[in-house]
Amino acid sequence: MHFFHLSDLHIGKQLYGYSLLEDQEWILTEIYELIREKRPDGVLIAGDVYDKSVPAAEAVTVFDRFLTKVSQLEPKIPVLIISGNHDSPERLAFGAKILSRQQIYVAGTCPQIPEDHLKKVTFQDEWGETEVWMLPFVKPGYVRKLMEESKKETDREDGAGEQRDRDGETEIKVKNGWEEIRRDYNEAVKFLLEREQVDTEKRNILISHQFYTAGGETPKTSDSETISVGGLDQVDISCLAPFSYVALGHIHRPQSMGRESIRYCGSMLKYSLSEWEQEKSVTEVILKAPGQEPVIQLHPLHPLREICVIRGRLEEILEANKDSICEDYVSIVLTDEEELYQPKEQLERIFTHILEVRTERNRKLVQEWEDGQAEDTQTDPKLVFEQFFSQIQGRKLQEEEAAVLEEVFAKIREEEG
Ligand SMILES: [Mn+2]
Repeated sequence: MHFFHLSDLHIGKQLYGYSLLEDQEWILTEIYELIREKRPDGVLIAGDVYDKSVPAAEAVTVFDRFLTKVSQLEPKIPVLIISGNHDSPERLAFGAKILSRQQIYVAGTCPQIPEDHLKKVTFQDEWGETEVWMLPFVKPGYVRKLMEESKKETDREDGAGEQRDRDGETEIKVKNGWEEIRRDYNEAVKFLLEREQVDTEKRNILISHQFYTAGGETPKTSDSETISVGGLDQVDISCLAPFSYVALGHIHRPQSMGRESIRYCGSMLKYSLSEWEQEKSVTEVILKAPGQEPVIQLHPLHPLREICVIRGRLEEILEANKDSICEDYVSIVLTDEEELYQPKEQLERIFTHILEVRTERNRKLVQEWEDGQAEDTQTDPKLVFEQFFSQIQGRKLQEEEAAVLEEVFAKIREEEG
């Protein structure tokens, strides 16, 4: 089984007010070209297809174009998609039955009734079957009813209802506040996986979109994920044991959790400044004979515009970039000590996509300046202007300028009588 693992497309996302649609279409084209070249047996998309649960029409069009192109490849390459926390489970699953005839499989909602099970797609190769299980993003609330029903069912079957109720009582006492919810996420995922008959004689792959931890070790996050405060959404990887490879989404930095074959492939683009030094990629996985470790290869992606942080003095930055227009998304950190005249306007002539302009001054100098200011209040207006001028221009008034200033002040004094 040879497949591509993608996640966190976040189509429709904006960055500091800039629409990223053009960048997303660009990168999806690069991904499509890779699919066309490498011809994997399947493409797995581990959630957060869209950035919003009600995506903009343009965002839907961009994803539609990508899917249509992939589905036109011959021989067909199945695409398996689960919902992430940013997607609407129901909206994502629209037309899923019809799409499955084109080998586009979408798992939007979690099982609701005892007869419902996780979607599963079976692949065949020289080493036998590989089953790919699709677990949509789970919140404890999505499966609470099903969990209660199944508990009642087991109680009836083994006639141990009374005993269980007594045990349940102590359990309820332990379950309070944060601890209860934390356990609920873990238990909801565990519950959904354990009720499936996973045949570990075969190779099994899971697609999932949760915040997985490995014995308390948490993944390295960025600023663009929506993670619940206090780690309430944590799920321990111990429930992932039956799977030869776990294709994860949710965390935007590519990394493995616990073992190499439990992987976050990361987002397809940098979605926050905190990611500017990360390299985004497509994860290609080859699973050979059962029991063998997967072979994982990362293909770096080449965005239309980079995200970068530029630090330095205004003059240096303008000088270094004066020969061309820069379309990258930039955060500019100015280290000039003196006040600058309209720095953003000057930078905008060269940089077309400025995310922010910050100044980072030497705190000691700023303090000295502020202290000096306090003493100088209520002084001679000419002195105040001279100070203002030298802060803005970085030099003292020249003799000629001082003379002009003197003239102006004289005129004002005259008019004021
Ligand atoms: Mn995400």
